[in-house]
Amino acid sequence: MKTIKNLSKGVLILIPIKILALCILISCNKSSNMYSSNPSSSPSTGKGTNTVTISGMAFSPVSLTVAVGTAVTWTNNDSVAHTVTSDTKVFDSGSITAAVGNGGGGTYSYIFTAAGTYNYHCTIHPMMTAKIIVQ
Ligand SMILES: [Cu+2]
Repeated sequence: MKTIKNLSKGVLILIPIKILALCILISCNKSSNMYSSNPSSSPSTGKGTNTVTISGMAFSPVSLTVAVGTAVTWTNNDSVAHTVTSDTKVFDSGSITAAVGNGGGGTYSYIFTAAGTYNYHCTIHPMMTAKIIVQ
């Protein structure tokens, strides 16, 4: 009986230490994430905005959520031409002029009138993919 009592006392002391250690671990992770995140990098979801930038052979944001009726505008800030082409051919920009050597990049706008997820790509560079979520 005495050993059980001592054992449970030990466990009772250990539990707060474990919780404390866990809290330290969590706060360490949080702060390290804060320092590692780049404030200038674009978020993966661009809720609240209706613009997509094409730069570095990629669409940014990769996933953009907008309300029905929103006009989304893509701007090509790259050194090469790109297209904004719906996977299901709902919209197709054709070639959007590159920014470099043209005094600013070309733009393309499309108004999303129906809810749904619109996956799109660049026909010149098929590995460039992104989506617009219309709610
Ligand atoms: Cu492209």
